[in-house]
Amino acid sequence: MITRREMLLASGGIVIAGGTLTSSRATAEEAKQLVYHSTSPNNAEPELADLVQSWITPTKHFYVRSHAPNPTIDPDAFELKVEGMVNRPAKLSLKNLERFKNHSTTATLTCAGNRRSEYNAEGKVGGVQWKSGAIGNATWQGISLADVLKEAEVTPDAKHVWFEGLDEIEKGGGIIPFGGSIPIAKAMIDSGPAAPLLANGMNGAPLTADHGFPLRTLVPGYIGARSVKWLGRIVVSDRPSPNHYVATAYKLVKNTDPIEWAESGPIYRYPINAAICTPKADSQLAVGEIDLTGYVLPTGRPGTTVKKVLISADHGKRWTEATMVGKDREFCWQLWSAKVKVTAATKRLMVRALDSSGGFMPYRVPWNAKGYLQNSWYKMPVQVN
Ligand SMILES: Nc1nc2c(c(=O)[nH]1)N[C@H]1C(S)=C(S)[C@@H](COP(=O)(O)O)O[C@H]1N2
Ligand SMILES: [Mo]
Repeated sequence: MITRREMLLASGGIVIAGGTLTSSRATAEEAKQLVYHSTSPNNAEPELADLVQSWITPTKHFYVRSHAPNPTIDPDAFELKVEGMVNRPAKLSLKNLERFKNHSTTATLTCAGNRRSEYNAEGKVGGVQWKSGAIGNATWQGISLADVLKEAEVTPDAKHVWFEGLDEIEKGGGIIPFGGSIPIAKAMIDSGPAAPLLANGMNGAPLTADHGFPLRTLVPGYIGARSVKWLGRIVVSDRPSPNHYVATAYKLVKNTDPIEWAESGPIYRYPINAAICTPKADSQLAVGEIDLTGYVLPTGRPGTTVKKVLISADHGKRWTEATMVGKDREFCWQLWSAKVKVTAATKRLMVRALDSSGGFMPYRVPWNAKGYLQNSWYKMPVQVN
């Protein structure tokens, strides 16, 4: 947990005559260097060349995915509600949350819609037209969700934990908050890399408005949608959240009809994925050896790390193994580099990957209406002459 005092200092807080600390957060936030799909709400991803500069993604290069404009939250008035199947419901101020043990976890966050735009070749998909930049790896500071739940005394028949944001999303003629939900067994992991956090810091600084100030969940191994920003309420329940973003969205369906929604479960864990970040797609390359860089994310399953990243410049006849240049950690991406020979016959470069729990990227994945979990072989067109 970043303390209130650190938060004010890091955010350019100033001491005024009366001795009261006030913050002027806007001045301290480093400007984002992203390509915007929309503003209000902010939806933006970095250039891929920026993304592979470092294993820890600087906040200025970290993608933003929001369904509504950033809510304005007064940190002094903020209260986190803990309700539902608990013996001791609570309303906790930020100050109050500082009592809990500090945790710092490095984990990759990726949107279920990362690489969505590739589905359009087969059939148009709606939603933010993400390329391959809706992913980033950060160090998150906070407390463990489990510690807060333990204090609230979860009752024995609890099965899921719901998260609710303080944002206001226009949906079906009404206004709803963004919601997430995770199984109780995941929620109760209280330490180590798999433990879900209530995070108020990102890369050692207070969360920015775009990333959920003052508090968000961070659920290692799960799709980004379960890491609820501007967290206002936690509800312990015997069932998954009825919120639209659990009950309907973030499911793999071919047709958006009530039968398919009901038949499909919410997506939790993310699958293995990889992309080429340099050179750029459609680059003009000279015949001969070229340098490639990219990222690879192992399946978000505990203990799973990357086994192999393979690149082909000849439509899959031969595969060159990439060299890992990042850190080998569960729930975290890896960066890689490789040298491959391109010839006049090379039309595209392809990447596939394998992880230590048997995860692999398939040649292609079935089209789904919302364009989630695109993790087929990364096929990048190039021009060689
Ligand atoms: N309250 C709230 N939380 C949210 C969202 C949102 O729109 N509102 N978007 C979710 C989605 S779909 C993703 S991928 C991640 C993105 O987190 P980031 O913007 O910090 O990268 O936040 C998740 N949490
Ligand atoms: Mo997302």
